[in-house]
Amino acid sequence: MNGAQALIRTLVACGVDTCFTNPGTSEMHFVAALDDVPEMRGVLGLFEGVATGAADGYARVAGRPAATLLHLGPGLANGWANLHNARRAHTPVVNVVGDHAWPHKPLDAPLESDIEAVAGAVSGWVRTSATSEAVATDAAEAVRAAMGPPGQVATLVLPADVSWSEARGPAEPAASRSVVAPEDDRIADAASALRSGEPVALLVGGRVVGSEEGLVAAARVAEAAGAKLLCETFPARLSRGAGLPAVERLAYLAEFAEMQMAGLRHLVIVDSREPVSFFAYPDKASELVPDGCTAHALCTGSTDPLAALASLADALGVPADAEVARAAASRPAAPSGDLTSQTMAESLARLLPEGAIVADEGNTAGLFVSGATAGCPPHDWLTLTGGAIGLGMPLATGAAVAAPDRKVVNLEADGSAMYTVQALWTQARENLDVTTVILNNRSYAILNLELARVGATDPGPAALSMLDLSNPDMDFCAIAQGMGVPAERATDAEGFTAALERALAVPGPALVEAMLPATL
Ligand SMILES: Cc1ncc(C[n+]2csc(CCOP(=O)(O)OP(=O)(O)O)c2C)c(N)n1
Ligand SMILES: [Mg+2]
Repeated sequence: MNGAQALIRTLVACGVDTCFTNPGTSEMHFVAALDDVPEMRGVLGLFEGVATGAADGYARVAGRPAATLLHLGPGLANGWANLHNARRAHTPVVNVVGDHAWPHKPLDAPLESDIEAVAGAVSGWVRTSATSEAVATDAAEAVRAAMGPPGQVATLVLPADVSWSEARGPAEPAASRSVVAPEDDRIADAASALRSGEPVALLVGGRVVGSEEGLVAAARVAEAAGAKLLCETFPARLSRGAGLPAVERLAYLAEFAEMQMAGLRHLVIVDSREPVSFFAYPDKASELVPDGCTAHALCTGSTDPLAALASLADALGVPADAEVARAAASRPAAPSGDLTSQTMAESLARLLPEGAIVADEGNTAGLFVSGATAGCPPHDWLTLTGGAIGLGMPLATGAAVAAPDRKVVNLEADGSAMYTVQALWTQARENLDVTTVILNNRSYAILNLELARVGATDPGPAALSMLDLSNPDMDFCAIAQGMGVPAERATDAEGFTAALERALAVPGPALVEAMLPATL
């Protein structure tokens, strides 16, 4: 058995059985080993950002990591932005990066670079395998590191000679890291804030909002204490819809987030962090916790936040089976007339299937979708955790690999789509059940807004043309069809509803291009 085979067998033994790849010469033994270990499913992405974003989407849905296979420093760099999003989501990823054989490295061949430096900025754990005897144990360690808690990117650099040399065989899975028990002083501090009688909110995120259990635990505490229940702006996975406790997401625009938190004296934070504005703006505050409001972190990342919420409920004397308010079932009426952000949202909310996974990179044109779908049957919502656009299509791809029995709906703004549009080809090749809705406003619309917000007023034609996606207009139906995904364009509300209905009926990838106005 060679190192590559030992590595892959170890990953499979550790529960990692999917690998999103874009390989090169240094990874050829890993690729060859996929036939020796059929339990590992290789999924090819035609750009590394597709592979890394798919690994993120996969783990957010499966709850266990996928592996990637990337080609040296340049391949890693191409996939880096979506590893950044995964890092922000606390997604476990086993990021395997091939490298030159050890004796070749000092020669400074063209593809030589400082892989560990590139990996270090997005990874909680980085190791370069020294020998083919060590690689299996390294792989088991990588899986353990990726799983956290909290989850993180673990990068294993795999020199080509480590792959091709004789190995000892697969390693046993490494014992998972122990979870830290809820800390009494943090629980007591949060409980006293919630009992203070002063205006208080519970801000939840991370592992709390991805399941009914977590949402109910949070709602129980919030309701008993009369606290407002808020959710971080960009959760990795938010479970929502009819029958689930609703949480109000903090707005992206700081002005709105400030309004949501105005008057609070205490903010109890559970598996999230103190909210800050996305960017700095001249003469505006960057920290959004209001003056006079104290933030209380209920737990750190290595604690199970549900255990911490259970301790908090105990401290407050809230019964473990206390009923909580749940979102009522409702869907909007069928829209008619112009296709706008609003009517597009209403159509989608009429049709969103039960159990759908929504990969949301809708940006400005997607603004109304969250409100319109609040009463749809239960579904999961995946967001752009790290603000690096070009995640939506890969995220949808990975989610669909993880959950073949669920419909994935990818809301994808046109500008963001073009970063990783090759994901459609992977969806076609793997016959993944993804319905993509392109929100084509022919614009980097949000940047027009940001131009004014940062105080760059009176933009000239040279500036505005940097934010304009027309000339030439993109034809997303042609782009999709060119990669094997059936597609339809919609120009009014009725046409969009009909096209979306047809797309959702396809048990595989399909795309609807919604032609929207350039501004909301
Ligand atoms: C990797 C990366 N590059 C660039 C940006 C800057 N950026 C933020 S939004 C945006 C344009 C988004 O356009 P689109 O996806 O069409 O959404 P819209 O603003 O039209 O709603 C850009 C370029 C970013 N956030 N991430
Ligand atoms: Mg746009």
